[in-house]
Amino acid sequence: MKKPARTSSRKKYRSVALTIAGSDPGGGAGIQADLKTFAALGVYGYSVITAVIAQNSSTVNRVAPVEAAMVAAQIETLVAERLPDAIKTGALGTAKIVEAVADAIIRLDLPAPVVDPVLISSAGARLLDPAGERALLKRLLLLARIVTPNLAEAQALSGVDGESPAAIRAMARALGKAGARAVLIKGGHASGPESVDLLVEAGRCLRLAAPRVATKNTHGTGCKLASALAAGLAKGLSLDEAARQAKSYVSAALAAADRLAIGAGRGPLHHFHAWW
Ligand code: PXL
Repeated sequence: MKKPARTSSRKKYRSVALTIAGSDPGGGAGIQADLKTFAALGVYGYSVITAVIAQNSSTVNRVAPVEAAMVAAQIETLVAERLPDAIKTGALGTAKIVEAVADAIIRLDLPAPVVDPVLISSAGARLLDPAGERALLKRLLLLARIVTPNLAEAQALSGVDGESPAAIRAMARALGKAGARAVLIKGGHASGPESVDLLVEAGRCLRLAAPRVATKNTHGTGCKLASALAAGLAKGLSLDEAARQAKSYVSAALAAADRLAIGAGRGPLHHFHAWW
């Protein structure tokens, strides 16, 4: 059978970003947050679902990973027709799904993904099993354009403790040694008047700071940062420029979160703060 021609957008079409992540039916995190972020930033969104999750703003009741072969089939089917300009991965559930995604990236020659190494949800549920964590380190980290852990994820993946600037630099170095091309460690979970993210690539460091926003509505902050970064890359921005724009988009969405006030627990950010 003749292979259908794959189109790539750069000139003729709008940019396309693909998210490979879990579903949050509350719309604040995961696939739903990623698609809203892509839309808000003017990028068309593709989405491959890795896990169906029964959750609201307070609790996660059940996580059902999708069969790894089905995750691969979703990616293959999309890509047979249109290559995305950038990819973001989020909650991957199991080692088998991590392997399937890594294999697909290599086999189909996909763009190097923004890897958000989601381990545990904001409500405390595991969104990647321990074998999956090892597979992420062994396989996906090496393929990533950038990996975007929060402090706890950076500690768990690097084996480095602490939260001082020196400790954070050591975490980034350790993840670089493990094979990550670039690392962005998010400071949202630390304390202090500013939320400072650190982007480290090949020994250089970019510090991204924004005033800390006092709100309980922070569900999906990490998903949004990574998908905003992927949206920037899809549009052809440099990594630094995409990271700067992502930080400023997420900060504004956080600052507007209390205008939404949806859910009794940790509510969502306001994805469309610029419109309503
Ligand atoms: O923010 C991490 C995360 C990722 N993906 C899904 C989630 C969450 C947090 O709750 O629900 C689907």
